[in-house]
Amino acid sequence: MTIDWSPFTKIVSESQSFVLTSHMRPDCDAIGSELGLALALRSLGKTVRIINGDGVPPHIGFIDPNHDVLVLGRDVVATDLKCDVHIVVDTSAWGQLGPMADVIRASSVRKVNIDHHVSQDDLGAIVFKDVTSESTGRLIVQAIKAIGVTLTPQMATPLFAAMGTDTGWFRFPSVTAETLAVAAKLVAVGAKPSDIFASLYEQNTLARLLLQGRILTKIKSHLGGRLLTTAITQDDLNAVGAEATDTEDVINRLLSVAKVEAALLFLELGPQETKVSLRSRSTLDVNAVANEFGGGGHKAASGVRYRGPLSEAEPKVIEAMIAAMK
Ligand SMILES: [Mn+2]
Repeated sequence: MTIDWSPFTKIVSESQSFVLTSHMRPDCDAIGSELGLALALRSLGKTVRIINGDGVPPHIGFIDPNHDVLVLGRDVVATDLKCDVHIVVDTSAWGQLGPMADVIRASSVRKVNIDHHVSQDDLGAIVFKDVTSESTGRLIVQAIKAIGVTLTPQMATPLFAAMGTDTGWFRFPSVTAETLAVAAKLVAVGAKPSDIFASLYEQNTLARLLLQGRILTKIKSHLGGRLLTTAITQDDLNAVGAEATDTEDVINRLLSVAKVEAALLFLELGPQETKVSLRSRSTLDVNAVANEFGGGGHKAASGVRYRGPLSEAEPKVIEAMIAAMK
């Protein structure tokens, strides 16, 4: 799929000031795409502001060392968003723009949308979309080339992070030869993959790692290893000084075992409240099991807030899972 960037080049040459926006709960592809494009436009003498509905999450703060990303309502007010062009990246959905949706809707200036998602609202924008692209970041690399800007290390680093994170570090089925060719180009101009990886994925606290150890030693196997479950108590959290949020992602480690079809993680929130995370990597619909207990989510990932102690929640939900897997 090839995007014709000539309308974009024309808009850039005709315009002086730009406001770049992306989705709420921004990830590295959102922020990295905004930063890469902002730096490129500024190198042409353009005035560029990045304004989102949400701030940069702390765990990816390293990609915005100069705090270039502004937050509507915190750093800037809606009446101060005058520009010649609005550019929305990494989403095409009004519902994902948060408070920026109203600002862009109300604005009469030209709008540009650069994205790789299948869903498409009518944003009133000229759309530059490639749903076969693994990331918006790679589309920004194309856009930068189209406007005749040479990539710098400052652009390459957030753009490499964008591509790396949207591909699970270059391992998802969306990765193509073109992905790796563009990634190589970014490395050639100064992106440092090992530094970026460490900033993204090697920032655990010791408490979090110790908690993971506790969770992993308590794994129980059911149905001959098709279902793995584990549980964590408030005593476990206190013993290592960890927070409840430190349990995030651990359940996916259970799914890394060969032939596992589903996994459960029980978290004791209080004497009468237990959080249950359900995951499937087979055709099993864990949403249906979660529904039995008043929870829900998706077929492959669901959650339940169980009104009752861990000692009650654990056997009941495991029993329901086993029944669903028989
Ligand atoms: Mn993306």
